[in-house]
This record gives sequence, structure tokens and C-alpha cells, in this order.
Amino acid sequence: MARPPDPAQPRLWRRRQVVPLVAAAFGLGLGGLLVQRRGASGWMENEEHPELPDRPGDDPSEGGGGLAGLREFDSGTVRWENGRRVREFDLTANTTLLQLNRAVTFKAWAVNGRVPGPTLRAQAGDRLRIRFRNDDSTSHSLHFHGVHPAAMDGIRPVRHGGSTIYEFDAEPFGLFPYHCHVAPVTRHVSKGLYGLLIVDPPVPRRAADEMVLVMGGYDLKGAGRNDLYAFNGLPNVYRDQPITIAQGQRIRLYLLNMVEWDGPLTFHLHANLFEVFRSGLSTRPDEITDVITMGMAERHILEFSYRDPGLYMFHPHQDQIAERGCMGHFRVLPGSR
Ligand SMILES: [Cu+2]
Repeated sequence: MARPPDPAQPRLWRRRQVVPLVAAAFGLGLGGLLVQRRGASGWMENEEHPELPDRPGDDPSEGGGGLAGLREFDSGTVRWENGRRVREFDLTANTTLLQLNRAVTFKAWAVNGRVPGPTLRAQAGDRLRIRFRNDDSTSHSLHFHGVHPAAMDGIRPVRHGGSTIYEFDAEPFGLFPYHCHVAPVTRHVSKGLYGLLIVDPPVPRRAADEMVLVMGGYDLKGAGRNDLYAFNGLPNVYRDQPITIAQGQRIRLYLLNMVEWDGPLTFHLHANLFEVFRSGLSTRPDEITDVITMGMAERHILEFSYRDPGLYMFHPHQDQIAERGCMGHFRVLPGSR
């Protein structure tokens, strides 16, 4: 039976057509963020020198494929029920070992084996059906930000081997974090159980090269403070493997702060200004700036383009956080614009 097209898919193809060189360059860096070994004794590090080695994450086979996730969106499986689009997602919590750099392996609690969890994507008005399974020995849950009934708020722990279904409407459009809400929540979140849900507006945003950056921190010693920080789970991955973009191309950045233990962070983009769409709740920019402050779980859409080719930094302006892994580069390639 013929079904209406999934509006999420044409958007992605358009984006790919706009920046084929980006996709080609990006393909070189794809690998798994994760080392698929489980059940070891836990994180290991050089206790005397938790700082990063000179070239962390430069071997994709060692978990250096942190570019994975940057431009990945999970639109789920679409079903039609009573004429309405229902988007189903399967999310599983488990313990996963992350190779943060050559010296540090971290025993993370992850969604679908990755930190952050998959970026879920839906259209405003969709019904979302999220099947959550907990394969971890510790109880977890998934709490979504946004509007939904209390029974779907995800604050009840799901025990080992258990599962539940979170079902609610994707409204309004905007950006909504999701994360485990089992106490102590700070620990459950900082160990990796978080991700982002994007709800697209009924009238699509204009074409852009879209990407996701989630800021996170790692408390390696269980001391209530972060030793390492990362964009998209892997410290310094975009410092060492710059994100390739095209000159003059509009970039749409879905940015989320999930750094526990610290106060608010900023995000600063070098040699440029960006438009801010606060929480993604509008299709008109709320302000234009080059540094924005974000508390825990705050998220915004940032849009910009680079006039000149070159290499440009982005990072929180808390420089001690940037210097411990939350640092990246855009490499702007010459284009025809
Ligand atoms: Cu948890």
C-alpha cells in the first residue's frame, strides 16, 4: 500500500546533494566511536597524568572514529495507524567501554552502545513510540524533555532485563534532550546516558549542512568533577580531525550541553558570527553573536557560513574545559560561492 513519503528523508538527501565534497571528506573519518569490548573491570587510566596524550584518537580502530554521529540522524521506523504517522525507535541501555584516548578507557553507560545516544528525529505532530530496554546491571530510564503525560516522563527506573515504552506526541517543534533519570542523576548522565531529539517544524527549515554537537564531560575518578570533556563523546576528535565544510555553505548546528558537575558553559565560534534559534523553538533567529552561554541541558540551533577558506576553532570559552578535550576545528574548503 502506498504511503505518504517520510519528510525527514528528502531533507537529508537535499543536504547531501548540497555538499558532496563534505560527505566525501567525511567518509574518510567514519568508524565506530566504540570499542565493542564489554565486561572488563572498568575504566583504566594513568592516575598520575590523566591529561591527554599528544595525539589522542588518531587511530580509528582504537575508537578514534568520533566523527560518527556528527551528521547522523535516526528517523526511526515509520508506521501509519489510523491515518497518523507513528515513529518507532528502539533504544537500549548497556555498559560500553569507550576508548577516550590512547591512555584512557572509560566504562560508560550508553544508549545503543554510543555516547551520546543516537540523535532522534521526527516531524512536529508525529506520534513517537520509544521502546526502551535496559540490558545493563544497573537500573536506568529515559526521560525526555518536552510536553507529555506524567506516565511518559521516564522517571521510573527500569531494572536489568526490563523494558518499557515511552509514547507521546512530538510537539512543539524544537530540540529536546533525553537522559536517564535514575538517582543519582548526575552520575547516570555523566556516564553517558543522554542524547538529543530533534522535532522539525511543519515548514522545513532552509537547506543547510546539518550537524550535531553534544558537549559532555567525563568524571574518571568518581570524584564529582570532570577530568576530560568532549564533543560527541570523544575528547579532541574534531581538533585532530577537523569538520570539513564548504565556503559559503549554510551550516546548521544542533548544539546541546550535557556537561555535569560544572557550571554553565559557553560555545564560541572563531572568526565568525552565528544566528541563535533558542531551543530550536523558532524558525526566526533570536540573536546574533559569537559566544553563547548554555546551562546544563540547554540546547540551541546555531546557523552560520564562512566567508573565507581556512581552519577555524570552536570551543567553550572556559579554556580549561576546551584544553581538556572540548575543542574542535572547522576546515572551510574553497567553493564556488
Ligand atoms: Cu541510569
